[in-house]
Amino acid sequence: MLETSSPSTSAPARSLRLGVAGPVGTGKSSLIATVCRALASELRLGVVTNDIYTDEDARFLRSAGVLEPDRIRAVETGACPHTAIRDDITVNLLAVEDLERDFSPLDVVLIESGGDNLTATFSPALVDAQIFVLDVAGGGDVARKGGPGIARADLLVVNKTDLAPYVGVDVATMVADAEAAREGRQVLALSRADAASVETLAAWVRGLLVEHRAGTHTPQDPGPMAPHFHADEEGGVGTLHTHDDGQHSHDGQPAHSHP
Ligand SMILES: Nc1nc2c(ncn2[C@@H]2O[C@H](COP(=O)(O)OP(=O)(O)O)[C@@H](O)[C@H]2O)c(=O)[nH]1
Ligand SMILES: [Mg+2]
Repeated sequence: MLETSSPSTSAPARSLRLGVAGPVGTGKSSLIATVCRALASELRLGVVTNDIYTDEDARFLRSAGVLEPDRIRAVETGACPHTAIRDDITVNLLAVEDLERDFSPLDVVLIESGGDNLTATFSPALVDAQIFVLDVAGGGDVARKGGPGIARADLLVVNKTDLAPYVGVDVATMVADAEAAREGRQVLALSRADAASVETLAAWVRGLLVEHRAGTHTPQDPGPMAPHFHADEEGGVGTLHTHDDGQHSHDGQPAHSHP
């Protein structure tokens, strides 16, 4: 039999770090609030949000009253938010480690991406697992468009299913399309107004935490974001970036859209 070290003598395992990515407005902050509401009484939680120049998401989550305010930290990325979750993750790692130290031990830290891009994914060096969030209002065919997060995130959420009748989307078809794009990886149809779907999400997080603690969960890299051109990246330190409604402009360069 394998020997296992006693929990009382080994260092406390670090928290499960769970990323939440997806386009703006699909409900990432709301999903994090929902998870906190469902699990805060049984698990020790922390949250890190990523915004370009503001702490809007952190303030929303604090005002939701689901966690004590200091357990919710904002990273202001000040550049492409996808860079801060994928290529240059230092500020995020520091924020997570600060939380883990200040509230030791934590069970789960949720990290919300800045999310201006359909194809942004987290580095497996920052998160142990990631949820990618789409919503029915983004259109039933968005899941078919694929991309690394849609195809290979640990969980794909099709959010706001309560809105489906109003936007002419058939949830079962959208979920089936997503499952096809993911080659069978898990897809969850979610609405914060549907208690059963919220419980399924909470159970998924619990199950992941059990695997994380047992050492049986292996972080997967969904792969890099889709080709993404920045005119200034070659020379590029300190170039001005602005992000506005998915438009992306650089100092002296015309705005361009993310795919
Ligand atoms: N009808 C409905 N609206 C939702 C749901 N989840 C989030 N929203 C709304 O969608 C909008 C964007 O949500 P938010 O969490 O800020 O999205 P984020 O930009 O991805 O963080 C807000 O107006 C939310 O109230 C849901 O399950 N059903
Ligand atoms: Mg948000």
